[in-house]
Amino acid sequence: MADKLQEQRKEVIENFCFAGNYLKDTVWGNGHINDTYLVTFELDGGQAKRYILQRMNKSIFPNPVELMENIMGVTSYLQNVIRENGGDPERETLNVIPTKDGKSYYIDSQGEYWRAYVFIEDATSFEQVEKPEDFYESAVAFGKFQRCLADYPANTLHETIRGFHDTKARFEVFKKAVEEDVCGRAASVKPEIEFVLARKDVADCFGDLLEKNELILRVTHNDTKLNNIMMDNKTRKGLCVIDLDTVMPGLAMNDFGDSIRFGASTALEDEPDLDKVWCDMNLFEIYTKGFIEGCGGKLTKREIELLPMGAKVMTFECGMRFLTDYLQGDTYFKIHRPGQNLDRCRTQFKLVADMENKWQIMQDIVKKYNT
Ligand code: ADP
Ligand code: GN1
Ligand code: MG
Repeated sequence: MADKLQEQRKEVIENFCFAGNYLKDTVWGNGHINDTYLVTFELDGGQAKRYILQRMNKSIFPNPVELMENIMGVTSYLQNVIRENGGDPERETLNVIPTKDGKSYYIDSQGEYWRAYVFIEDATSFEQVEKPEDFYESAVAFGKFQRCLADYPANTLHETIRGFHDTKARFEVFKKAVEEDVCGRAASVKPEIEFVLARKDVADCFGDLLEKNELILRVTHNDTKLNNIMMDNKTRKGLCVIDLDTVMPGLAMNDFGDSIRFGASTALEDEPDLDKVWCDMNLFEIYTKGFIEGCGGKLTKREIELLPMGAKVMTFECGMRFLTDYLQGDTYFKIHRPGQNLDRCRTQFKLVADMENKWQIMQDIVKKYNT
């Protein structure tokens, strides 16, 4: 099996325009969706040149060709913006390596879709906040990402996952998963199911406001967790926003909120000991400040007012998605041990409950920056 996979990667690697001589490839990163590898080559002078190679998850992204069209569009647009601002387009956004026949993806003999990027050297993606300043810098960078794409032609973007942050629709999918209970797990997670069912208002909130035309759709990232940003090892600033698979029209509050649910948590996403998990208000404030600054005056007063709601909705939605996946037999998010999706769900619900207790504090913090 391992040999077969290695054979498959060999075939794939041979078909991309990588420079130098192949040295090795290893499994890389902690993403829940794609299969990511670090591939190392040796250049003529003897120095190493590294690339990221990814097998795209076809069952989650049903149209990898459209997905790569989005990524080519967004990265080439960002490269121009970065160049105009005197930045380094090789490091500050993803750079797709073409295949030998000039495409942005390769379909292997098994029908799997692959893509490759320049590996961003001297930078780190964190699983947890190490220093509050890092979280601030990540906020500035995610805000700036949205600002840089403010004039991107949103109508050219494909919807890579239909209804990705349609929390209202996801609530219905969840109820169906409970009813079907294909793995017979529902009886053992009654409190978690009740937790979701008691919060239909949270699930409906943004959908209702969108239906009333009260919210602005912007080009957003939609998966703004801390490990989807590379921090420069030298400057400790947010260098490059990665994982662009879900760049689509969306809500600014959701980009804010997804960062909070992951980065302002005091524990890892799958921490089994819930006593260690809460939403740190200092980190919440730091991120609020950085994100609003990064967006550079583009957010409306209403959007800023709704940032705490974004944090609650994204955390609730993510917990509900983990629980749905647990009920359906762990087919969506990669797991490395049994019960991991349930642990992930529980941390999210602990965070939601904590936010509910700290709701006034969150409102007061955001008000301070809503000038
Ligand atoms: P997934 O969709 O599975 O989360 P990502 O695109 O986020 O996949 O990649 C997984 C991890 O690989 C990232 O968290 C990051 O650590 C690393 N990574 C991805 N792209 C690059 C890159 N161009 N340079 C350096 N590291 C990268
Ligand atoms: C997935 O791809 P990754 O690991 O950065 C997921 C996000 C979830 C996140 C939870 C395409 O993100 O929506 O919030 O896991 N991405 C997709 O950690 O479903
Ligand atoms: Mg990722």
